[in-house]
Amino acid sequence: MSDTKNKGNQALEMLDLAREKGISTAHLRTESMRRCPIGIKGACCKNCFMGPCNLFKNEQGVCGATVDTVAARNFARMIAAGCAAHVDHAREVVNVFIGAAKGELKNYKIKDGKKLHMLAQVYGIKTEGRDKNEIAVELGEQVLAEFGEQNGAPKMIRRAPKKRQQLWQDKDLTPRGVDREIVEMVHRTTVGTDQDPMSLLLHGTRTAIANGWGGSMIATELQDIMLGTPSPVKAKANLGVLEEEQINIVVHGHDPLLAEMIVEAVQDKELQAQAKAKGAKGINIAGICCTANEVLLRHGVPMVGSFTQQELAVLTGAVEVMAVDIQCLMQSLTTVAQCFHTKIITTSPKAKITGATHMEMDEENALEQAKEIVKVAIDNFPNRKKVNIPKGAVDLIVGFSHETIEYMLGGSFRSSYRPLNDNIINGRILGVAGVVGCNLPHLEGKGVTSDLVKELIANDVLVVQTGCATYACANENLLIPEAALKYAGPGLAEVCEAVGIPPVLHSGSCVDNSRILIACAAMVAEGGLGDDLSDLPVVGCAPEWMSEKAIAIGQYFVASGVPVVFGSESPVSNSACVSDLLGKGFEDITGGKWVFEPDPHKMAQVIIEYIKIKRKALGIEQKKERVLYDMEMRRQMGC
Ligand code: BF8
Repeated sequence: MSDTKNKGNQALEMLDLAREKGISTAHLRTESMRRCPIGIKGACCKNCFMGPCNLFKNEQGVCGATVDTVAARNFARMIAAGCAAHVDHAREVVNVFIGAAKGELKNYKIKDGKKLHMLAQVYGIKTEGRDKNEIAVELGEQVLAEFGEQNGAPKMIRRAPKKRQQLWQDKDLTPRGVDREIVEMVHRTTVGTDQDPMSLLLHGTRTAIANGWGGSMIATELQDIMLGTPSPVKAKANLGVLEEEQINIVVHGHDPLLAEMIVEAVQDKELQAQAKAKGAKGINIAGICCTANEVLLRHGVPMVGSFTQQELAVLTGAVEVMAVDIQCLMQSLTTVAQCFHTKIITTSPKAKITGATHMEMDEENALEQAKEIVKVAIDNFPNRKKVNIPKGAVDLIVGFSHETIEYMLGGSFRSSYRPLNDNIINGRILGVAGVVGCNLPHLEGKGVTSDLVKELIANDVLVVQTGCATYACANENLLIPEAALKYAGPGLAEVCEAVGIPPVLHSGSCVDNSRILIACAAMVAEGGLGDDLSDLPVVGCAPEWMSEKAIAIGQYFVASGVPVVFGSESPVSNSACVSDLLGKGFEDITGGKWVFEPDPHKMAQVIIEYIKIKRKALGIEQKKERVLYDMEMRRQMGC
């Protein structure tokens, strides 16, 4: 790109171009749009049509609903919507999983037998002497039926520590099937139904547990079994991964099933030859949002960017096709694409966009369909005009699934969480923070997520990431091992250097926050850090959250005993009562709590403070100096 005042930040460079061309993007719309002062406080009720009622100006709505009820109801509906997104994603995965196991879907296979057997054990499915496909069919059918379970609890919650399961039972928080809980949540929030703030929030908690320890976890685990469990892979990120001389196909959304096939299709020799015949040097595939995270972790496919980069990718003029599946798709993609040759292809019957080309996902012929999409891109290449691809891309190492963390830290002879627990106990690692979630257009280039993460690692807090927050940190070169030497405190740097990992571990997409739950449960099981998740020096954080899915995730962490610190504003700030319930109220019930704090430095302080409180409770507040034992000392110890 030409010289611009924003050189160095590719998104800001592209925004200069958008302004110049008069093209509207989320960043420019957020500048000109005044956020609704009522909605921002959780004070707008539109659950019936006597209103909408303004609970910022009034103490009660027309129906008599109070400020507190409306705030709790709005929050609970966000949980329900977020959970629905994850669970419906999971459902698609389970259906394909069953089809693959039955041999009906030729393009999908049961790959990870080890994980299949582990899950079969959770579900009480016999594995001995059975074919993996037979096991997978039984597992898939059980899981699918469980979504609608009317009475019993989802079996995945058995993966939580025993004490946590007991707490959920004692507090009447053990969920039934996730579909059941979501429907009830929506029912309870209709006009004139559940009007007690805590009752609403508690049902939101059941719904969130059913998602975190059910829906999302099922999506993650079954995707791993079918598509492969991620392991470390080197990759590149930024708008600069788009290739000027190649055909660029961008996959975007959350469901990796078709994107996996497109990754395979671009290798096809015949298609490569067709691309060359059109004057391109090859076919380049890259990703946006969580579909990007999925193919990045499993194949090292480069990441163009996160949520706030989707329009900017089109703005480069270098994208022949953007194939989108579900969730976090900006409707404006098609309007931006009108200014260029880019074809936006929708592929899910659940996520159509006016003005896009619809090529509906056909699971039975997924690879053939992926090839059709690649052909559309090839045929579109000659229509390309001037391109503006920012120069350069950053390196990153990704693929830190729970299994990878266990393997990397424990070593091939004794994969375990023991070394992680030991390094927390001896104080080299102060604690762990999951820094996850979205990017906000009005915070583009302000470094909120990366500043927070830099402060955490400087204080020896190991950071695990998912979702779009990963891109914000990749952009600041935090997802490479060298970042440990540059930014991490001495203890964390020593561990990272010894193991060869970055201080910030990319664990996947948003549904993969379940990997963090599993890792936390493994830390408890390993011993030495208490006997419940609420004992761990672990905090969740979504510094730039915007999606209902983020609230759903936050609530399942809180339900699991892990506090969460969210940036931006609190969506319940209009109600002191609900703010208090989400804070102190939940701390008393589950040990987790919600904190809303927009300032990255203050967010880091809250996280570090909480970790220190937990360390003190565990009796490990003092960092243990390393002692080199001589023979006499060893004799005294009886070695
Ligand atoms: O599910 S982090 S902007 S892309 S909601 Fe969306 Fe937020 Fe990105 Fe992935 Ni998650």
